[in-house]
Amino acid sequence: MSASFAHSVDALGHWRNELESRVRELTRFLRDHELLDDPAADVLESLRQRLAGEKLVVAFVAEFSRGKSELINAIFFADTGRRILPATAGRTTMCPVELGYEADEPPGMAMLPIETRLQGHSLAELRRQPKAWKLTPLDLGDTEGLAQALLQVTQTRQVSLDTARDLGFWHDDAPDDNPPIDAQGLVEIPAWRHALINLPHPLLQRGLVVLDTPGLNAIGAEPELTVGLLPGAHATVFVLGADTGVTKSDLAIWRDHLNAPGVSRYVVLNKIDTLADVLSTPEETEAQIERQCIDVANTLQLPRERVFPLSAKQALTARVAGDDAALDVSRLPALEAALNERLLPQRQQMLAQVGVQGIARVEQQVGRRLTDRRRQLAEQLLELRGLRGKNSAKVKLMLKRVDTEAAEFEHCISRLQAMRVVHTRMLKDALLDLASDRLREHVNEMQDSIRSSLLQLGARKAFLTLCSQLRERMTRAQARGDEIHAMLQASFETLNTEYGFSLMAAPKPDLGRFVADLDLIERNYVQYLGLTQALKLTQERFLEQFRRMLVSRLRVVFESASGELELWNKTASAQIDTQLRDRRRGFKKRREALERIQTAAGELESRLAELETQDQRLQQLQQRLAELARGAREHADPAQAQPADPKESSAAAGIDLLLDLEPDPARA
Ligand SMILES: Nc1nc2c(ncn2[C@@H]2O[C@H](COP(=O)(O)OP(=O)(O)OP(=O)(O)O)[C@@H](O)[C@H]2O)c(=O)[nH]1
Ligand SMILES: [Mg+2]
Repeated sequence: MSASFAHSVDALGHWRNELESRVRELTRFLRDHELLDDPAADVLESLRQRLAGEKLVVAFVAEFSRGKSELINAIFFADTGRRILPATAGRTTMCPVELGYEADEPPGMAMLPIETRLQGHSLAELRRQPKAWKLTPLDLGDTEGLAQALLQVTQTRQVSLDTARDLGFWHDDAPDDNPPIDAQGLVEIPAWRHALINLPHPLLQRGLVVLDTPGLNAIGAEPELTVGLLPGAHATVFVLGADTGVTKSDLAIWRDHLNAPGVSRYVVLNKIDTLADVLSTPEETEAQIERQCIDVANTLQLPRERVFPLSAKQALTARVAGDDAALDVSRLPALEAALNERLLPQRQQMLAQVGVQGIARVEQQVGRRLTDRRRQLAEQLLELRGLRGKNSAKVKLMLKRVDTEAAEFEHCISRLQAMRVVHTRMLKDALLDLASDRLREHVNEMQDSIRSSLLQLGARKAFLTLCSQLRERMTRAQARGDEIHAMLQASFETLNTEYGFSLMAAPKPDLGRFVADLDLIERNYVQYLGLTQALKLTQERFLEQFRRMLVSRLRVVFESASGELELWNKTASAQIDTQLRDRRRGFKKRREALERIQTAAGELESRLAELETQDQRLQQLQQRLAELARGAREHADPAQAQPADPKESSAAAGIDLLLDLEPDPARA
């Protein structure tokens, strides 16, 4: 399996695991040294969860019997030595099959009965209700048992016309798509609505999610697949058969389900082995394959390089036999190379950016705190060194000075309270724009206007209006975030000069990512609101599904944006509390030291030595923090490994200088 897609997904997974363990190491270091405040812990934890829970969803979509399941077997499951997903002539996979791995669930297969469609709950809602599913335990070591259990995805049932209609498999207005009626007046429908397979397979453990879908009719009948699962995929593989060419129904699937520019699309011309025959030379067969690829590219309006001719069946056989030459003949490696080159680096880059930003944020915040503590120590050292050889009157004077300074410092409290009141109000306003009840109101408005529009022709318009309203909300929240940033920056500057704080507002909160998420949702869904699909919205059930799906997607975006904004603000306020505490502690310590010096003669030198040791320790912490953070950032993205804030390191250097300016005679 040289440089197979499987191997590259594995490599991406390793990279992520390594980054995650570095984040954990950094967290542990901070916690051990009592440097981990709540916001830093939140940033690191959400980063860690993101790295651990990151999924890469690849969906296989096509008309029935084009070889989707066979292709999945060849790419992902050849190492089991057999065919794992059922692949046979005629309709095979009857419901969407999602293969993935969640470590906190036992390995197994969960099947959702088709009747659940009648209750109107969306798939996303049902995922949170284990009781709705039928569970079969699975054992990855027992490949025979595994393949046997997976046969359930092929199960069907005979039902009356009315039931079929209720379940969405019979449409009086689209007779061509309806299933045949048997002698008893019954029709065959899938027994299951969805299959979730949880397997500790190495690739699935690394966050890959493979979505195998059933052929055309079932795609159309399951709105959730079209409005939920497919738009959520990071890549889709569209499979055609070299034996059939591009048929009318293939084209319909392409047009209705794969026309979204947001996802990476790969087109496979499968079953090229069927083109070889004893009467043609290999050159003739090759020319025939090439002609077909050009035809496919023209029909689908894609560059020729995006069409991958191959034989899934040959590839599976070759891999099971460990025959590399035969694998090359199957041409599967070319598709895998394309997935490797395009899909994986994109994912890695995105995660790297999130990682670098999160780590830099924490490093900056904690670094600042350490610098601040060292600055206070340096001041104390200066003060105490000045006492060498002085009499007790001088010490008394200094005690007084500490008391005055401490009392003056306490004046900042009323200032801080005033700022906090303004801050809380501003944040509340900003979060209001992102609240989910507002979101729901907007979506309900859209649903109402779709219902009332003639023949649903207004559906697209209502949806686009909704999207622009939501974008506006997001932009407004961003503007309010910017205002908060400006207010804090101005207040911090005053507090720093007047009260000796070293407060610093982190870079502005950035909600741009969420606007981009909204854009993507808009692009992915708008294709379902063209004329043919919009007709489906006349069915209340479809419209309701659409609404639920949309709300759950949008909620994720808005909740994440709101979380991000809140965390940003929490970070800003937390540094005030931390610095306030540190400063108060500093005054107290200074006072205690002076008192001790006043009573005992040797105290001064031992106190000086103590402070120096403390400073050395802080210096070591600074170094270790920089090392850990640099290591993690370098691993995430070697190009972005500079220190989080060059000003921080120069501030630290400034303290070293300050201490050195006053040479210590005891040390000399
Ligand atoms: N000759 C040949 N047959 C193939 C190839 N790939 C798949 N097949 C066969 O085509 C039939 C259909 O394959 P499946 O993988 O079940 O097709 P599918 O697209 O998953 O079909 P549904 O599950 O019904 O939607 C099976 O008999 C496969 O063995 C191939 O590359 N060459
Ligand atoms: Mg199949």
